[in-house]
Amino acid sequence: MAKFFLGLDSSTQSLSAVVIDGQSRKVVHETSLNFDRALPHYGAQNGVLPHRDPLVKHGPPQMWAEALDLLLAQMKKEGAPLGQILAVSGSGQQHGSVYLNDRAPEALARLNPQRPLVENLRGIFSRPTAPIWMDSSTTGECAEIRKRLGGIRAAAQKTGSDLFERFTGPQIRKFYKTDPEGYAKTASIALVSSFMASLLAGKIAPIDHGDGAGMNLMDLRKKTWRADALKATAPQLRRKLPPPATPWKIIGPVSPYFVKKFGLNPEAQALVWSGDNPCSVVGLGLIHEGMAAVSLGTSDTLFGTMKRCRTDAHGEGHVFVSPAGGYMTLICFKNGSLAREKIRALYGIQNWSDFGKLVAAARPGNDGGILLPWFEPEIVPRANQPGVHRFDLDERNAAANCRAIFEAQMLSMRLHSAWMNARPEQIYATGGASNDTALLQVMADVMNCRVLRIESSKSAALGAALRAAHAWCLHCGGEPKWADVVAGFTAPMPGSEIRPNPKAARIYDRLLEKYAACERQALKMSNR
Ligand code: XUL
Repeated sequence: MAKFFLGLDSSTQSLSAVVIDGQSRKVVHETSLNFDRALPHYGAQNGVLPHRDPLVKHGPPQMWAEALDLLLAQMKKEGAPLGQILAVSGSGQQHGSVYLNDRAPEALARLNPQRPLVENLRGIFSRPTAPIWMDSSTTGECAEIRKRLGGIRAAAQKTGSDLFERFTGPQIRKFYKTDPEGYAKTASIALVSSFMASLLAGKIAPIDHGDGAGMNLMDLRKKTWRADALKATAPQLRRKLPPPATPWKIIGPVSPYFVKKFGLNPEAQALVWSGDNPCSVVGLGLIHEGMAAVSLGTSDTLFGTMKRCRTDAHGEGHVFVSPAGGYMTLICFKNGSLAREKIRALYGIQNWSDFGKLVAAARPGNDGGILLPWFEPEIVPRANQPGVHRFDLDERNAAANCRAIFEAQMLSMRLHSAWMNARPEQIYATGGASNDTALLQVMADVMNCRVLRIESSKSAALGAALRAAHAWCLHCGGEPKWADVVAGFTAPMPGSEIRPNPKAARIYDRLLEKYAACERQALKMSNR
């Protein structure tokens, strides 16, 4: 008999759904709704409300709620098996926060299916809009909280990350400082994930450990709110936060609103939601220590898993709780495809296939030539000023420069993930540039492990559906193993495996030291 689970993903620009059948181990339904196109009356652009200050990036929580109504209506129309869903969970864009007043619990408990969801929520918000992860307007608040927590290393050690502008703690502090009345009227603060979970469950939902770790408020090891972080952020904060919960916590059956309106199974269990990155870790099948994924997008992002909790003393990498047990890291390198495109344009290379041929034409290690491609200020390592630095590298040699940029990006990834002490056994590569085998060969050689390509466009919603399946099995008294939960859903592309070349790997082992020295020298120039 089929066993259906629903995973939703409330991302910056869209709400998506994936329904899986845990029995046949197949995705049986997928659908998505773009906020700008489906809900133009909110005036959002790419999911973000326009603001005169370019550092301020907010979204409308009402839009996310209205999208849930529309998406479920769409799924019903498309014939998704809503009446047979056993459990539902979700994934939300991380760090964003929604501010509710004391009318919220009552409104959530009495959602009236005769009226749209947003109308049911009228009057429950104590802050009209929600700051999201793209906001970078809280540098002052970050500095204040960081100081109270004892500096970068201490903040990362305590909460999993140094203070970052988009993280929820600094955002809450800014709200408290700029609108103390609004803050005082706030009875409950939710993340995007827990707000959406609250709608489905018809009650204020807990914040799960995975997304909770993106707030600079949670003790990463004890998984409770930290008194010192709460105090450094805003008064009375503990009262306004729901308790942190395990990522497999079942809140209760879904609200009757969704049963009556869309025919959702009345016995479907509503789970806590998590952040999109923690959900993607499950959706990509990164369930054991030593499993990692690299997304080669505008920025390059490394996701890795760790059994034991370790944090980055330099505060560059983030550590979250993995919904599959243990911990996960996320390290974001800003100059990814952005920088590769600049080099391509600089040398007038027609397409990526020609770029790949040039990479393959130059020798591994480039005879010691190094190129640091910080076309934009870099996040990892922290380089405040842009700068493109060449060491022992002839600027006129196109092949050497194409190879050098990707070698530097991979050497940087290896160097700046060393603190995890969990060298990957294999890496899943995703994102636009992962189509290029020449690039993936460099990745395999520098990281000295196998590289396999994987499809990731729906990994967050799929991860949420898999979390629902896992929690439902636990709820029924089973002892689900993550390897069994993800089996069949997270397979890499057949025939995509690339193995490291031992000779090239030895060259990169030696080059790493030189790369680190070049980086130190370039940082002196960039951070002057
Ligand atoms: C992670 C982060 C982004 C958002 C995107 O720290 O800010 O990846 O989660 O939705």
